[in-house]
Amino acid sequence: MKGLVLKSTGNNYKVKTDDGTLFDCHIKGKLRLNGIRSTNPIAVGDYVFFEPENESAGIITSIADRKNYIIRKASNLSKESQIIAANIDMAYIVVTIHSPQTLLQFVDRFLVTAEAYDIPCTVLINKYDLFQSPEDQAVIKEWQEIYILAGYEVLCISTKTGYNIDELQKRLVGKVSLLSGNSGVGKTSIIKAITNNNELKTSEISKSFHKGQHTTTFAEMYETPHGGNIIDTPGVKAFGLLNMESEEISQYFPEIFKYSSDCQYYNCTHSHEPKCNVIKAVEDGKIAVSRYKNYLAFMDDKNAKHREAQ
Ligand SMILES: Nc1nc2c(ncn2[C@@H]2O[C@H](COP(=O)(O)OP(=O)(O)OP(=O)(O)O)[C@@H](O)[C@H]2O)c(=O)[nH]1
Ligand SMILES: [Mg+2]
Ligand SMILES: [Zn+2]
Repeated sequence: MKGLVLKSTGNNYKVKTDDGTLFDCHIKGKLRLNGIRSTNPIAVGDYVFFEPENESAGIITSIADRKNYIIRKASNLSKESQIIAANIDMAYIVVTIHSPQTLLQFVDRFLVTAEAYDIPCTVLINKYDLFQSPEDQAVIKEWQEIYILAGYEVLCISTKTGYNIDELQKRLVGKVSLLSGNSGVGKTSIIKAITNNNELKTSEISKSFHKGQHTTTFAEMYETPHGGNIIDTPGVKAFGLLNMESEEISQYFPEIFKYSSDCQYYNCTHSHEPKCNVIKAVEDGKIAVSRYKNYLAFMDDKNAKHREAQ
């Protein structure tokens, strides 16, 4: 039998067949996967083949080919990597300017990762109801400008007031969408607002640290009312950049890549070279300074790692 993995807890997989029957599956022995070293061989969004043991349990025998997947390394240096989800059409990076504060470097690390896997991304600014002061509005405007300039859609929403939840609903139709972001930004609350599933657990961010409490512990896929699937994931602190060469990094900043074709040197790193068209675009305001700085920071990280390895 074939089914879709809705949830994976490491040993157990909640699998749904085409007719909607749920099976509690596990893996027997070792499942070999070509070339991926990860702590979890099967992820949410995978299609698997399994042998039923009874009407509600089964043993997974193999995984269907993946259209794509997205892997997270906990840090740049960590060897362990984890498949967050497979077969994704669209990723949403959920951010908040405070309560809790999302750092743009975190956003850019996520976007670079999604670009590396060729997964389109939208930036979702949640808790819009909290950001009405002139100071907060100025930050929202700045963030919108940064990411729109880079080619991403930016959508402000609020699960509290329902602001733009209908706009988000529209984008989810017919797709498998993934929500990612720091703990406490409201990923599960968004899924609650979209699916009207009131059993989902959310919790307030801590009063003393203004950070989320890591309420969601496993990724899980839910059906959306108008035909689509949405994946909730546990909040993450950081995204390590994947094993990419420093030259690759510029490809995953779409706007940097776009301007780089007119640099004088074919191997321009866009950091110090004369007649660098990327530096010119930054000066002309066509590439956001914060994106460019993060690009340089990621390149530095990589170079430091290379030196360490030698
Ligand atoms: N004011 C306001 N609060 C919100 C909004 N959306 C979510 N929250 C609150 O933010 C807190 C965290 O929400 P969760 O949905 O648990 O956050 P999460 O991203 O799933 O967190 P983890 O599961 O830990 O990764 C809860 O107290 C929510 O009620 C919003 O639009 N406005
Ligand atoms: Mg959650
Ligand atoms: Zn250049």
